[in-house]
Amino acid sequence: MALLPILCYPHPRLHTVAKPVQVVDTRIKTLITDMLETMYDAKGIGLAATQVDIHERLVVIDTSDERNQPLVLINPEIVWASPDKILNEEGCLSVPGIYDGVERFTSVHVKALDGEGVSRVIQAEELLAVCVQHEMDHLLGKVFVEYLSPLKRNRIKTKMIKLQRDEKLEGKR
Ligand code: GNR
Ligand code: NI
Repeated sequence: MALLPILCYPHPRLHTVAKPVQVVDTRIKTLITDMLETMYDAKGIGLAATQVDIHERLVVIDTSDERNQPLVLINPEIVWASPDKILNEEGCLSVPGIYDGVERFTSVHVKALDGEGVSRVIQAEELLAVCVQHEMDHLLGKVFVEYLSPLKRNRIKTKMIKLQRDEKLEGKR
């Protein structure tokens, strides 16, 4: 088990497009374990491999209140999306402290391999639907702040750069 460092916006590698996972082998299974541990430790409801600087199509999610229902999606594809959309307040472990509204499909059906490499279709609604779409965006190199206005995004970018500079200085003291 290991905690993985999470890339913070505006890190350029957050914009990398992930490649499909070729085989669900021990390397991928170890990565899944480490990503779940990292997600629970950071108190997130999801984590995409992109955020831990691994550019393969793998995400972990747990939207349960008890935090005991891990979901693993490998090579996820949206096979159906509801015609309606809903505006949700989103946050991201790669953009700590920032929350803003993003429109997403209300409900999606996602085809993906599970942690054992078995193909499944998941029907996602409400928070799970939002999270799945947020995580799949990460795999395409997209961070939720890119849906906001350029003004908001630039303010967030400046704030994050300052925050990271201050953290760096703190580390040297
Ligand atoms: O922990 C998270 N919470 C969250 C809240 C609303 C919409 C999306 C999310 S995902 C986020 C974890 C994260 O950054 N995953 O990529
Ligand atoms: Ni995120």
